[in-house]
Amino acid sequence: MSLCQKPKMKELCVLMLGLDKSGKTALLYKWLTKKSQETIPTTGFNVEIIKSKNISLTITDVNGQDQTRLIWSTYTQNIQLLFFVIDSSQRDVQIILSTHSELQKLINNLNVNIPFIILFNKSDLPNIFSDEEIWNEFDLKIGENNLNGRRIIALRTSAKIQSSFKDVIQWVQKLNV
Ligand SMILES: Nc1nc2c(ncn2[C@@H]2O[C@H](COP(=O)(O)OP(=O)(O)O)[C@@H](O)[C@H]2O)c(=O)[nH]1
Ligand SMILES: [Mg+2]
Repeated sequence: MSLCQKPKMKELCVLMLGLDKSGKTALLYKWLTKKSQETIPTTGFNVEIIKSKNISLTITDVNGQDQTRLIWSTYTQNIQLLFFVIDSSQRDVQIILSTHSELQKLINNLNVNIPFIILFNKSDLPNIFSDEEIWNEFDLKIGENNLNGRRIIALRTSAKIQSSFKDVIQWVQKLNV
């Protein structure tokens, strides 16, 4: 007999967005299997449950192709947390502008109580954005940001080496969503 109840799992519904090829699927399966895997382009979406400590994340990874981006907002109902993945080695000006504009739309339209965790992915590659460039291009600093009351955490990740899943979980606990 135990006098204490086992702490309940906190279950969170998480949406994972980002432009095509930013590494959403690779990161999701790296977190799930702890191994780096080759991905095939996502046509619909992938849903996986990842558990760590007392947290269970149901993560939906939606493809980021142009036509799907138009209906991203239909997936955002009832989510408690948003992951937004950015390829931090992608310096194409058009892609940077589209990334910034999609992120801005989400920031403006989603309930302010939904925290965002922004994952600057592909950090294993050379020529990634420096902290200063991240500030200049996306108005974000690595770590905690607060934008008109919304908490936004920016982290560096890699689906090839350092996936930073522990940091993500630590932030999820800290955010207390
Ligand atoms: N070097 C490196 N390549 C990555 C990383 N994440 C994804 N990729 C590669 O980028 C390409 C697109 O990844 P994918 O997960 O399919 O992107 P998605 O369209 O956002 O789901 C694939 O060739 C991946 O192997 C990373 O962290 N580092
Ligand atoms: Mg994908």
